[in-house]
Amino acid sequence: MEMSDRVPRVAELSQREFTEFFFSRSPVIFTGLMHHCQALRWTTRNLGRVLAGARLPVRMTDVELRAYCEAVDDLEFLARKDECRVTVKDLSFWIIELDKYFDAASREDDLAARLPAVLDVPMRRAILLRYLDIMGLGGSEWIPLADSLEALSGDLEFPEYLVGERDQRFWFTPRLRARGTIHIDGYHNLNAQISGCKRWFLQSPAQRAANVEAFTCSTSVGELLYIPKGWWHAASAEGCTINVNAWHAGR
Ligand SMILES: O=C(O)CCC(=O)C(=O)O
Repeated sequence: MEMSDRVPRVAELSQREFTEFFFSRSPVIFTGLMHHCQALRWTTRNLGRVLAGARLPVRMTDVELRAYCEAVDDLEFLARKDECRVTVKDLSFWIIELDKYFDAASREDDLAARLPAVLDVPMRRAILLRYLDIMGLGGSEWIPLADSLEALSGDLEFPEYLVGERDQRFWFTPRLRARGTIHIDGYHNLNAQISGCKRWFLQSPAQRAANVEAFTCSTSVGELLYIPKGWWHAASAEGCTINVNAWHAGR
């Protein structure tokens, strides 16, 4: 076992070995579990093809909204930005066309560098439709998105270490992204690095309580990071990245 920035890297673990990490609530990076997954063949361009016809509400700054409108050649959308806004609990979202978005992101030019990230999107059909419904976005319009994401989630095979309901989330950054907000989720997390490289900031509940700084580790393509339930975490992206995580309810 090799230590990298305090998070051990292992090729894989037996269920019994994993249980030790689980009970000691310690993170671990698996280097040998995801390499057979079809998802590692995803590219920005082919995501655009698979998601043709699908639309998604995305949070954006003004700069990101302008970049998206320039990329899809729809400056009228920018002019109508206030009517097109979807507001949920004081957060603003705009609905983007995913094929055009991923086409623009695949150009890797200055415009792509200003596009918004697409983060935290439920891939399970029923969970996604419930999430959209809570945003006030019900209806058949969302079926192409729900079907495409459910189909894409079939390209992943997460190890069966954890039992309990599993929610899978899609995370895409078209460019460098500064560290997000440090937070906890009420789940155990297996986060798969599908493309690019992410830097993680991790803090146990005890470290948080003692005001100890978060420590870091990185994941690269094909690696899988286990973040135990209750651990504080945030990520930054070192460029264009794709991640999918599996959240398990567990105890
Ligand atoms: O990729 C990120 O920015 C954060 C990921 C995350 O919070 C998670 O996997 O729960």
